[in-house]
Formats: sequence, C-alpha cells, structure tokens
Amino acid sequence: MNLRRQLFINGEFTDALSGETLPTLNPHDNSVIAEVALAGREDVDRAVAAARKAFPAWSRMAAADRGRILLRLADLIEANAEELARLESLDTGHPLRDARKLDVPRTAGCFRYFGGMADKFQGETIPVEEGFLNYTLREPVGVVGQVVPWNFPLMFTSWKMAPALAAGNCVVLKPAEITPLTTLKIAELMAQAGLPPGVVNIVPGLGSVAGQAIAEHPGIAKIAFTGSTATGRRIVQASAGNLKKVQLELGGKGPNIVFEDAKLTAAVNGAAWAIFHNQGQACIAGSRLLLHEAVADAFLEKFIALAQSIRLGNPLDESTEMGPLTSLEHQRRVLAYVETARAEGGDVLAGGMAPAAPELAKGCYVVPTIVRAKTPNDRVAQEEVFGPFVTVLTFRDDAEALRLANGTDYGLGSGLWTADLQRAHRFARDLQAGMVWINSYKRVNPGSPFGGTGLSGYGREMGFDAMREYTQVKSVWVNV
Ligand code: TAP
Repeated sequence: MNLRRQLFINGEFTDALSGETLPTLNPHDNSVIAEVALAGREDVDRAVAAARKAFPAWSRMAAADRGRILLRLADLIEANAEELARLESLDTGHPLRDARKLDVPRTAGCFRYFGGMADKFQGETIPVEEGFLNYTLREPVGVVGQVVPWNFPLMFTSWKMAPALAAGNCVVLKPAEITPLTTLKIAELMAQAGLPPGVVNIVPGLGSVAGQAIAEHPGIAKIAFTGSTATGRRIVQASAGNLKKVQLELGGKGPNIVFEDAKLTAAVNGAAWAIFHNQGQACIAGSRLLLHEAVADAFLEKFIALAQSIRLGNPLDESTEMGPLTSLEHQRRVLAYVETARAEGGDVLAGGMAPAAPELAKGCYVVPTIVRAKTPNDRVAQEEVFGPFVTVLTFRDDAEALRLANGTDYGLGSGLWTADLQRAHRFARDLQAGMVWINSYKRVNPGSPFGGTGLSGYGREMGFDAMREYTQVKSVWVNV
C-alpha cells in the first residue's frame, strides 16, 4: 500500500516542523505499521493560515461546483475501496468484511449525500411589514476545527468534513494519534478530486498538543468534536477565548430494552449487533441491556450462546467476525471493568478475559463479555466501557424500564423491542436520547440527524441539521 505518513497542509504532504513522528500500530499484534508525522502547535498555525487563505474563494465558489468536487471524491473513494478497507482494518482492528461492507460505503455515501446537498440548502424569505423585503442568507462560519476519535476514523472524517465543506467552510482536522492512516488517504483523494489547496488540512498529533491548539486557536470559528465527555469539557473551556461555536458528540451508555412481547430471535440478534459490532467501540453501542424479567432467562440463554459463537481473529482474515480493540491501553481499561463488575457484586455471565488462543496473544483482544449488574447505580451500569462489554439489568413493568433507561447522565442512542405500537411510541417520546431505534438498533443514514443530549453532547451531525450547524444566518432587510 502507498501509505501517506505526513501532515497535509495547503494541498501538500509535509513533515512536522519539529520533525517529530509517532508510530501507528497494528492492534492485531502491536507491530509498527508506519511512523507518522506528529503535528505541533506551529503546524496547527500553518494549517489555520492555509485554511484562512483558502476561505474567501471556497466560500464564494458556486455551491454546485463545491458539490461536484465532493461527488467526485465519493467516486474516488469507491474506486479505492479495497485499499481504504484494508488500511482501516489494519490501523483500527475493524474486521475487513465490516470495513468493506460498512465503513467504506458509508464514507462514500456521506460525501455523496452532502455533495448533492451543497446547492439545495438555502435561506428563506420572511413575510414582514409592508414596504420591506426580508430574506436570510446561510453563510459558512469560516475555518472549522474538527477533532475525531479512533473508533471510526474513516467514517467520522466524512461525517465531519462533508457538511462543513458543502456549506463553504474550510477545515483543519486532527485524527486520533493512533489511527491517522485512512484520513491521510482521504486527503490524497481530495487533492485528486480537485479540492483547492488549503480548503482541507489534516494534522495528526496528540490531543493535548495539536487538539488543544485547535480548540484554543483564535483563527478558528467553530470546533466540532467526537470523543469522550472528559475531553469534551476541556474543549468547551479551551474554546471560550474567541467564543467558538462548539458542537460535541460525546459518550453514551445506550439502553436497549427488551419487553415481554418482543420477537426473541430478532431482539437477541439486534442486541448482539448493538454491542459487539466494532468490538463495542461505538458511542451509540447498546451497552445496557434492560430485560423484562418474564423473558430474561430465555433471552440470556440465546444471547450468551450467540456471544460465545462470535469468531475472534486477525481482522484481515475474511472469516473474522470480531477483531481486536484499537489499543493495548484500551484493552486494559476494558478488562479493568471486569474486575470492577466482580468487586461490585456483579455476575460475569460470559467472557471477561482476553482470548486464550496463542495466535491472538500479542493483540488487543477481549472476548465478548456479558455482565449482570447488582444494581443500576453500579459503575458498570453507569460508565461508558466502550468495549465488547454489555451490562444486564431486569425490570418488572414499563415504569421501571423507563426509569432504568433514563437513569444515567448520558442520552445518545437507545433502542426497544416490542410488538406493542403504542408502547413503542410512548417510549420514543419519553426516552432521554438523541436517537431511538424501535425493533432495530444502531441504524445510521447521512440524511438522519445524529447526536445526543445531556453528557452525550449537543448539536447534530447528518442531514439538514448538519448544514445548519455549519452555517450562520444573516437577515437582510430591503426597503422596497
Ligand atoms: P478522547 O481523549 O476523547 O479522544 C478523542 C479525540 O480527542 C482524539 O483525537 C484525542 O487525541 C483528542 N483529544 C484528547 N485530548 C484533547 C484536548 N485536550 N484537546 C483537544 N483534543 C483532545 O478519547 P480517548 O482517550 O481516545 O478514549 C477514552 C474514552 O472516551 C473511551 O474509552 C470512550 O469511553 C470514550 N470515547 C468515545 C468516543 C465517542 S464516538 N463518543 C470515541 C472515542 C472515545 P489523541 O487521542 O490523538 O491524543
């Protein structure tokens, strides 16, 4: 593979001014894939200067022409699909078959959706008093800083950049230090698609250095962040200097509720997808399984058997269903929650360890883990574990189910399985969450708003809402 290992600033790949690099590792065996340039504050300054210079021409370009570049990029992503899928799998541990089937097509689909959106997002005329015409302009906010995590680097690159660019903003994006490779490949494809120099700048680097520099930078008008709630708080504080517009997509502890009238097989399969896809490293994972006590035993028997049948292995292996977590540090963190569960009096019903297979011993693997918590207030029922680790609680009636579901400070994804239409809509209304999936879980689409409430953050990605986030309204009065 032709790996890109440098920063991408002003349309060119370039070393960090300090000359520093950081190795990015293959989580299957922790071997070094590549040394990647590590951006410092002065590199973020260079990137912001390039973006500011590019902004006037990019923001005034005909919206359809901006859109056409994003549509070309979507085609190029599809033309390079296999390389992107392999690279994502190598750098993150996503099973190759998932990267091929989900990550790459969703990335292309997101750029295509917003490419088409560029010339369809418009202002309004407002009926005001006689003698005046009042209309609104939707203007880009300027240079946008974007900081993304390591769990879906390719997809999140598109979720962040596509609406920002369609709306006419310029971008400085920092991928996570441990997964920079596919984002840099996208930068290469952007140049091929005809994106003018400076419109997008990619600065792989440490969160505490490059990320912090983006959050503090006076030349950046808005910051969009996906990651942990703790870092989200830091970003809000660092952004206060120039009163940046802030958009936060943070953690979750998604409740997945199975009622007594649910179709059991569908609920079991859906619950496994909700927590085990991408090794549970998803902010919208269904990580709290709330089971009606009448069906809990039957559900758990099937669910445990399914979890134990999942094939762990090298993500590049075509038959692998679950790969490693993305870093050793994270594997340790997830396994530490197993100890927490035991210390809190919880029951480990399945997994709770690294796999015994010698060929996986050097990797960051964790066996699918199911824990029955003692109380809803236990740490394992409240804190985001972000791994293949699901916490089970049971309930007696709808009121208790709702109390449990809403019983954390998060509010991102949520799901419920029932045959009762009225109950389904009642819960959709009452759940404290940005997204509710009824008889399904974890559906996403570039047209459907994505985001949370409470400690899960604010602002929405995708759809028309994303275009609103990346624009500001100007009201124009004409004396007629
Ligand atoms: P975070 O620290 O939140 O990392 C996310 C991104 O923020 C990375 O690019 C990180 O940089 C950057 N960052 C870190 N400190 C920063 C700062 N002071 N200013 C600006 N940017 C900064 O997450 P993590 O440590 O990788 O993971 C910890 C936990 O967060 C996970 O276990 C999980 O619970 C949660 N998490 C949630 C999500 C989603 S999708 N909601 C995604 C990832 C993690 P570097 O990492 O490159 O240094």
